[in-house]
Amino acid sequence: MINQVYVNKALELLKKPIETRVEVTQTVEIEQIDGKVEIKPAADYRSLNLKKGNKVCLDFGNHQVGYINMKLGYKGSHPDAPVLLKLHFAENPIELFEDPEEYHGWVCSSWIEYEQIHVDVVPSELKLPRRYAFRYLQIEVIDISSKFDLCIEDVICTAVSGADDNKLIPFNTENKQDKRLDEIACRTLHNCMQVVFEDGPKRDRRLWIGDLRIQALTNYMTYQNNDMVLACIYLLAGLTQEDGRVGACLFLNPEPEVDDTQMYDYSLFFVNILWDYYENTGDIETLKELWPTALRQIELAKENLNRDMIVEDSEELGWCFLDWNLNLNKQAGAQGVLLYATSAAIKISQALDDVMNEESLAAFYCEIRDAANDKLWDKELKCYVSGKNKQVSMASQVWMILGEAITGEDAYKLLKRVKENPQAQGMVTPYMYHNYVDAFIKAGSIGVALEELREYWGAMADLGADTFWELYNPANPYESPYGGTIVNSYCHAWSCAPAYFLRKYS
Ligand code: RAM
Repeated sequence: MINQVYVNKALELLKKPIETRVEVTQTVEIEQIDGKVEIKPAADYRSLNLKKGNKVCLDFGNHQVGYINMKLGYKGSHPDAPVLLKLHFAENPIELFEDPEEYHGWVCSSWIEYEQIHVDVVPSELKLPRRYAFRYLQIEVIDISSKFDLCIEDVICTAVSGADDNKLIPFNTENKQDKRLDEIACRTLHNCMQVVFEDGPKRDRRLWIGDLRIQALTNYMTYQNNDMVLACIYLLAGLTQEDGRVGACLFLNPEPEVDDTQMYDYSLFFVNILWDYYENTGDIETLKELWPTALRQIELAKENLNRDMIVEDSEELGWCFLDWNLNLNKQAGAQGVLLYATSAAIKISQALDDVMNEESLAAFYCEIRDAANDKLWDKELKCYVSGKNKQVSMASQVWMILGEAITGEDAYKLLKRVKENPQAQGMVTPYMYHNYVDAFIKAGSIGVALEELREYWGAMADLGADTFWELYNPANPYESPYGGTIVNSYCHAWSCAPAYFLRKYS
């Protein structure tokens, strides 16, 4: 369903990203020794005469999102054949050691930032048409006539972002680790903010609602580009699926259009995103206008409840997201998200003096909360269980806490207990860890929450992250749900938690 009024409101708010010229900071040599990547400075790329088989690796100093321009020249006789180049961009240097031909996963390999290009005329200026996300660019001369050498005279990146660094609210702290984590998180958010909030500038480069919730929260504490949040909210509300369901993600080009993917939790987050936006801006007009869209998400979510008022489990892969742990059962987590969204809906109804809806939502909330505590709580295991096999996972506990099915000291003890349970399904994304940290805060343990955050995000920083990653499982740092790490994204919006939590609570 298209609501053109909403779409037009969004389009009016969208802005062209800000451009910044970025030069190469150094030429490097990257090696992999016993699985560890080592980076050494090398001779300046401008001083090299490149022949067949030569490689050069450029370091742009930090993670960039942008367009590349190269000035090419030559030494020797007049070029008598095209130059064939291989260009490989890497957000994380590890990508340079993965062979794109070896990737056979289910996510399309066309995301791999890898090109083979013929340059017919040298000297010339090579302008690459795609936008890339990277810190390193490796250029390899696959073939060149023996009558001349290639000289790369200049390489410039025109970096783009919808975040204005001049508007970044300073974060003052004496704690060096916190400072670094905040910087990396801000860079992550900065590079995911383009025309809209993208999930990742390498992949999938689109507006995903689960990522938006976290980006918007972090944006309020950092860049405060609230018009971008508003535009995204109007896009999601203006481009729903046929039954009025907010889709899991949407595309901007060639025309804005909602994707056909639906996820139980993602549609519900529309309610929380709208509430968070109002809390941070006081924009009651938007709250009023989009309240029916939010309410519709709760109505649709009710259709998945069984007679016991529990969200029906499903075998369908991806019916509800929660995390990229492929063994995770989603039933209890989905119930928690429904509680979480309903509680935001109650707050909206109160802010709008919508007494009728407030009453029915409050009654509904109590029903599904009591059902959760009755049917999903395992008295022996002393935790929530999910699905027909009564799976124990951290995700289920976290969402029940965020949905306030359990609160205070009981919630804190629950998190601790499940953390110590080796049978419990763990978490693999910064997205799920964000919610885990939030659950400790909700349980009243800010100190433990921040310690967990420092440990998890700190480990990525120690592994050399310039921006935080889409996936990081401490038990398996190079895990990928896609069938190969080469399509993993290393600058992923849903991982910008440190800039949110540290600024808000430390
Ligand atoms: C990843 C996307 C996005 C997320 C979905 C569910 O593939 O990049 O971040 O929201 O999964």
